[in-house]
Amino acid sequence: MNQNTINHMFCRSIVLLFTIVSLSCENKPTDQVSAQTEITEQTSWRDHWEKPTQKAELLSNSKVHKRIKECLLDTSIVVLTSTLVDDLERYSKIKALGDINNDGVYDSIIVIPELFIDEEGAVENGASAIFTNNEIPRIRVGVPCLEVDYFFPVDDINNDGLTELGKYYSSCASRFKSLELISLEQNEWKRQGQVTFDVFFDQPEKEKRIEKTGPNKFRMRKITSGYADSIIDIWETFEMK
Ligand SMILES: [Ca+2]
Ligand SMILES: [Ca+2]
Repeated sequence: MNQNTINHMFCRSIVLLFTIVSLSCENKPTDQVSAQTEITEQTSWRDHWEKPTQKAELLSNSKVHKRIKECLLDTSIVVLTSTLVDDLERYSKIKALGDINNDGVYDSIIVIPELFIDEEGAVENGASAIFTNNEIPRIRVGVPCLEVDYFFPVDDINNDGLTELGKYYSSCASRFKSLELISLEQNEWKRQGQVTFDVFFDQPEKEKRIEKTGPNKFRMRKITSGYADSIIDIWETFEMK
């Protein structure tokens, strides 16, 4: 059993435990007792990942970027403080992407380890790319493998003034990764196109595998192996709606 599987099982167990605890609290005689129990559970649930002592240590560390500190103070984000403390060097990398939102100020990204909570409430050790401009929403993924180098500016494909980004996505373990084109629409990052990125064929580099072909149109290059040692190398075309 690898570490990811153990972490995964652990996280699921925690969710299950709290589900059982909250169900068992439903029969309490007064609403007040239930409400109190719920508050205590919420706090301890969060403290399990965002450890108060580590959070305080990170907030007082002058080497931690102010945007990371903002995330630590943001109650809608659960930062995985142990992961962050263990590898501060990794999470101090910043990558400039140019002025992607066309406001005259250059934008950069930083990666933080963040608890990923899906729509059903299941949790994973995830990560997010946060922007130096706090008005640009973060890009969340449900896996811990995320680097600032996974993102790169492509072009303004739909001519709305905002630059679309290329995003390399790693499942951490498999040789098959993916390359996506994402765009900012109504303050949310949306996937507009995706192709397989097979690490057995790592050339040309990912930045050369997405091209604008016209207004609202782009193509993405997929390279992987087919039957009997043949190579599939095709450009797939996409249209932004
Ligand atoms: Ca900008
Ligand atoms: Ca655009």
